[in-house]
Amino acid sequence: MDTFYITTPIYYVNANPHLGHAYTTILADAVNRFQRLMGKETFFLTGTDEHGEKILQASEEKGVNPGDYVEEVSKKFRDLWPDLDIEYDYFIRTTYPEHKACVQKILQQVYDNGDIYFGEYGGYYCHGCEAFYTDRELEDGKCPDHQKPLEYIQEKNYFFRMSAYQDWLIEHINSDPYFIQPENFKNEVLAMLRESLGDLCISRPKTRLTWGIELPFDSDYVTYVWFDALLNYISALGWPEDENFRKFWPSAHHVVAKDILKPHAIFWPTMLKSAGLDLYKGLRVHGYWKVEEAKMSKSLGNIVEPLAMSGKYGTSAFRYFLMREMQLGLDGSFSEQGLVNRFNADLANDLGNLFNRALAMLHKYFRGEVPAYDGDWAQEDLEMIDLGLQSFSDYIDYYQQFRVAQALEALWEFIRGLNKYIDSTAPWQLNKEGNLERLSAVMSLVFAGLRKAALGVWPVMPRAAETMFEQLGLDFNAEKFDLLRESENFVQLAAGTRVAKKSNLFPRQELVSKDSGEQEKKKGAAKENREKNSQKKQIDIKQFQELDLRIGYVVNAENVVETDKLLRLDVDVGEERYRQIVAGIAESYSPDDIQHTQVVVVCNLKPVTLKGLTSEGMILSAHQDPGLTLLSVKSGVQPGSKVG
Ligand code: ME8
Repeated sequence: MDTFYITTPIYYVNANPHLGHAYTTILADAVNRFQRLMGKETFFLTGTDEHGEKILQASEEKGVNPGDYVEEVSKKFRDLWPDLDIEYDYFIRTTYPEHKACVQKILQQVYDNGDIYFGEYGGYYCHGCEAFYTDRELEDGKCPDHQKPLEYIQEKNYFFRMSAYQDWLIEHINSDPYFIQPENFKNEVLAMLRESLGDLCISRPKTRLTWGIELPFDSDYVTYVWFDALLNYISALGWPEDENFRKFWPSAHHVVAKDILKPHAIFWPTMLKSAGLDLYKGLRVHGYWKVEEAKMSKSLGNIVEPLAMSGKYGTSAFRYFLMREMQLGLDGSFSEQGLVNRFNADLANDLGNLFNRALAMLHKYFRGEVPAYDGDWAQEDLEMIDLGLQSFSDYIDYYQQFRVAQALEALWEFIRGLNKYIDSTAPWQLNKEGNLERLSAVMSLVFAGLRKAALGVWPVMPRAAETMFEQLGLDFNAEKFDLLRESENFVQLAAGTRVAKKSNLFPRQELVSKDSGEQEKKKGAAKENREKNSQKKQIDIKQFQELDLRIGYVVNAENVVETDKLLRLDVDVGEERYRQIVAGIAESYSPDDIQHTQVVVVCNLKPVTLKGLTSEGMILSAHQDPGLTLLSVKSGVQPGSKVG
């Protein structure tokens, strides 16, 4: 059986887990689950990095011995991951005796090869990074990362002859396009390698630091940070003799953020080469999360607690947001409002509604049992099937590249396609006409689609997906899935399968403002509105009926140039062609928020021209300070349906 080995960085225990750590670990978990569905035997490693000056300092600040301190913080990571539905196979700690033995063994091997030498070095040292910087790397004489002045340190130490492998490494990176991805980071590494590399200082005299691993060839020194930490990836597999090492190392993939690109792309391959070991297969690098455009930091007080977010919106929704929002290789911006918007658009509207309406229809037309259908498919069915297979095959391609955001985008094309398929086949109409044959075909295809959708979301939302399977009368754990087969087949549910009555997977969310002053202001405004409204002129029902109000489906949405207030929409209101509507909602909704949602449209308003564009209707919204909220319907309704 093919294997797949995936790792996260091992996190420093001088701080509690935060959003950034959660993101990398969820990304690795999602990719790992995907590979399981591809039939691979997988091994998923995460852990904690527990040696070094910073950690010793943190324990001293707390007044506890370092052993107790690292145990306490490491446990916080270990305890958090299962709550975020992260299923790792092994949790490595660099203070484990097996890890220390592995580090010493490799050091000895590299020393015996002649790649470690003793020398004197003077340089600018950053205590935050626990690394020396060259003049060229400094920014205004400060560490580029910590922006703090550095200390000049001169001492005798052991060095790893990294420079000897510079040319070989350039050649290797150029010859294997799979090795470092995405491309921008591969190019960044090649740019670093255009400068002369220098050697790597790998020790600390015990007179300065004892919280490390003793060098096997000099008991006055310890090794720390990279020569210790990077080796976790093989010590966890029981290198050298364990079966796991033989089995999983050839398929090793490391997932890291851009902050630790250099150690993983340069130090680590040269260390492996010197020790005579095969290189890892792939390094996958992601960007940094910012919080509302600012760097996340303790001093700014904007650290996002993963557990708080997942507690508030559900683990599945939290994982979905992180995976959908950040494109591999680019930075992402976290905001709670962004999470709520995504939740409502993708989960409540598209996926949640699809399940709600499909289950309700099956109960209405077939008493909750999937009908038998083995006849031919109509043209629109075949198109639906094609869309499903195509989107699944794109989904697989993107996942193979660790581009989970795009994989989800491909999957959502299919999910939205299913909603549209229901709109256009109109099962309610078929039922009314008594066309049981066609109704059976449509419902059978819809439920095959739901099964596929549940499978597709499983790597990112395992908990929600397993509930979807349950609702479909299936048991996820009992099924033997194979994603490759899924991209070639549309598997129908067995006739007679009983499905749940209700779904209610993702009820719409509102962002509750914590600011009570805000709340009071809102209440005041609402009261004022009520008073104003009570003074308005009354109309009779006939006058009201003159309004042509209909449900519309937003097919496209885009910003209007030269204004930040208007969006241009193509809206399906059940007519032959889509209506163009120019709406003043851009301050509250982005095109992405509103595309593929249902809105309420006034269809008989006289057309007006706004910024040179004809607007053929108006969409309804509720106004409050600040912003507005669009009126929508709770479950999917056919575009053009009358509102009254
Ligand atoms: O560097 N956005 O540990 P560390 C995205 N022990 N990801 C983030 C992030 C952010 N704002 N902040 C942190 C170390 N991360 C070493 C690693 S590996 C052999 C040794 C994530 O606790 C991201 O994965 O500083 C980043 O690479 C890692 O946490 C750094 O974790």
